[in-house]
Amino acid sequence: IFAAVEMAPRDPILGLNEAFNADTRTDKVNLGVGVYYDDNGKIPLLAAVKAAEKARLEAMPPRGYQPIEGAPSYNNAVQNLLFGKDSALIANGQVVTIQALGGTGALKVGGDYLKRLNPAATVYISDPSWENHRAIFESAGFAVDTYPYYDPATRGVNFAGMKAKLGELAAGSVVVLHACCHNPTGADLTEAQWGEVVEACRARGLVPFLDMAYQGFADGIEPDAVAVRLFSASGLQFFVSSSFSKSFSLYGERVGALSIVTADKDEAARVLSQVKRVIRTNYSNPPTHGGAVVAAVLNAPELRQMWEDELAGMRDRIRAMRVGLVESLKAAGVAQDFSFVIEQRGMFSYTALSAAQVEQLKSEFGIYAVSTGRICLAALNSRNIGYVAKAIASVAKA
Ligand code: PLP
Ligand code: TYF
Repeated sequence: IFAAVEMAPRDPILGLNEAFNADTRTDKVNLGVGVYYDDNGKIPLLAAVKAAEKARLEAMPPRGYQPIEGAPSYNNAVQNLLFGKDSALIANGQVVTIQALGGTGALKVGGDYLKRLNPAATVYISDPSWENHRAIFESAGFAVDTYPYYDPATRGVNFAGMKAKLGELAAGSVVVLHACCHNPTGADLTEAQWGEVVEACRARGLVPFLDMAYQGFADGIEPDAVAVRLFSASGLQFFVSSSFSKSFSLYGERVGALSIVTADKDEAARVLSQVKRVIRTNYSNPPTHGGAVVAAVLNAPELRQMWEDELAGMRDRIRAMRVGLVESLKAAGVAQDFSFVIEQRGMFSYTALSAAQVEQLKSEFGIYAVSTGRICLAALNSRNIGYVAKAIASVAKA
């Protein structure tokens, strides 16, 4: 059966973990995968999560099946975070939310549902984007193309190019948009630019699909939701995938959600019934633990405050690492201006290091980055930042 099976290529990012884990150097640093580490280089278990898990363990709840769409306490909490607790869309019953297996699972359920809804559409992702965006929508059966996004000259967004492209797409095209903390570039749209994207989607009859994997990592929970809020105010229908992997440091529990804004309550009920069909034939219903923990934290004011403070701590530490890296590079004698790293948002920076320089960082220093030059700032800490800066200085001079 398997004699002719070929080896599949490794995921360009998750594949780095395997190489990193096999590296025996003690001063190695993994700047590849997008994971938040604390200043001790550990993935934190948030105190709010710990408290909710302890309570749940003590209660020893039975392990029945969840509803296909997940628990209402979880889905409602997700809606409040994304759309705001006073959202008219929520009050009107226009929003469908289902618990998904992380942000990835949300994109997959959304992609599979869109394929049933609009099979001939083309899906457009940013150039560049998280590589899994292309893979997920292609595996759902769509042709995937790109819209211009990153401008290496300004290290910001090529907004004129993006807008021009959106302005020529066929009606019904799906446009995947990073709601905040763009992966991999760290370059985000301004609020005014989001307003123009909303109008372009309206003018061309596009299907917006916002991907929100890092809410709270740029400016805060509310400000980071600006794109979702502008689309909400527009009267358009759209999709949002969201994830608690990063914001709750619950990567392996696979906690995310897919939300779909429909025209009214009746439409919402019909859409939900179809999305449930997609879920049933994929995994039937979502796992309990991660969603129950997140819901417990978000719905209890004390735990919620604790979480917001911890999230702010992660956000502030990443910012400090951005500033620290720029200063350390300067101190290490790098002539090139790296101050753009401070302006970028979220976990990532597109450093403009070449694939050859990235390779050299790995072979000479045991520092792992994505071959595109993307580094994860959240893997820097007070002990490795000097080492990383010296290594970058060394390869940048060569
Ligand atoms: N979308 C983007 C833009 C991401 O960077 C990630 C990263 O993990 C995801 C989705 C997937 O999130 P999850 O790990 O929750 O599946
Ligand atoms: O971009 C990243 O590093 C994160 C983690 O297939 C990730 O989004 C990377 C690759 C992948 C799944 C998650």
